[in-house]
Amino acid sequence: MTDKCILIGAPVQDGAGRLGCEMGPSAYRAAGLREALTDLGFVVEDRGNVAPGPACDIVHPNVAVHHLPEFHAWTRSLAEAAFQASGEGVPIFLGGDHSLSAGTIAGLSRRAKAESREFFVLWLDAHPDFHTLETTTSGNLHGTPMAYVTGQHGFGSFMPPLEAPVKPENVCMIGLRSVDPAERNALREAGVLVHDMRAVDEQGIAPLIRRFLERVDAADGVLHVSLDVDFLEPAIAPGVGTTVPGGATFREAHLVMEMLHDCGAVRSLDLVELNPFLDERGRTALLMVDLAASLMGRRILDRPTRSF
Ligand code: 4U7
Ligand code: MN
Ligand code: MN
Ligand code: MN
Repeated sequence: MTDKCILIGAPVQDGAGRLGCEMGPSAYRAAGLREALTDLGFVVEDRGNVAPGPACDIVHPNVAVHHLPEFHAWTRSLAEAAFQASGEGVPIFLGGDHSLSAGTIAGLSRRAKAESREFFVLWLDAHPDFHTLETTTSGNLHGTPMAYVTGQHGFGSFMPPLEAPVKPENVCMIGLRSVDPAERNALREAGVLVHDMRAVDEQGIAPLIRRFLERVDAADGVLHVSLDVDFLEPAIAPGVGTTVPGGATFREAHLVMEMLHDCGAVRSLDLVELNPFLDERGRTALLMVDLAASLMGRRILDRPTRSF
């Protein structure tokens, strides 16, 4: 990794079904993300918040779909910001709902292609977010970014063209426990590597991650990590609009981050779906900052003691 971290706020909330994610970037700043990274020896540049591009008129025949023009506009500006920043350091995107990953991953994949590197994504989430614009029934576009970036059917005339679609077999999803039938079929057909929470329970999270990281390493690949708050057990991370019981524990999540740090392939990170309006005294924001610090190299014995 380089010694530079670039913080990019993405106050996107139109992709979620409720308001509040817009406050996410501020909550991460208040929770001390910059300071945690500075303590690890990084030069941290906070670029402030990205603004969406100009909105255009797009309507989709699926009447459930809402805020598609905004999704399009955010995707364009975030893809550009991600492409630029990933040429200069390790970008950390402060969400914002998960629809922002349509933009960040599109830009990061373009960067990897420009550098002739194989691009991989680790998706840590209760949900696969693998709906197309046709299959979503909630119409909440935070349920669609992985389908978009892997070039699934039907985004073509509604969303920005992808310069470098992500190979589905280069995507590993861990933590799933809420998958809609249309998503299940599409994931299988596309060949995405999927580990649900049962796999985590039965096999342990370390072997699942290790196997994937070995593949990244064998390809000398670059890795993007997309961390949805609802990957975590709601009891430890209440600040999210889409809680699903049975999520990753505190130690499972930190262990993943520690292993990711040690692998040395991580080039970028999304922190998404934090809803500060639903949080309890900032504890979810603080936990997400701690996890980011583990990913960037903080070790257990260095962790500052803190009372919550
Ligand atoms: B998140 C859902 F129906 N699949 O499409 C949908 F269960 O970014 C949830 O992972 C999407 O939090 C969750 O609305 C999106 C639902
Ligand atoms: Mn998600
Ligand atoms: Mn989710
Ligand atoms: Mn969510």
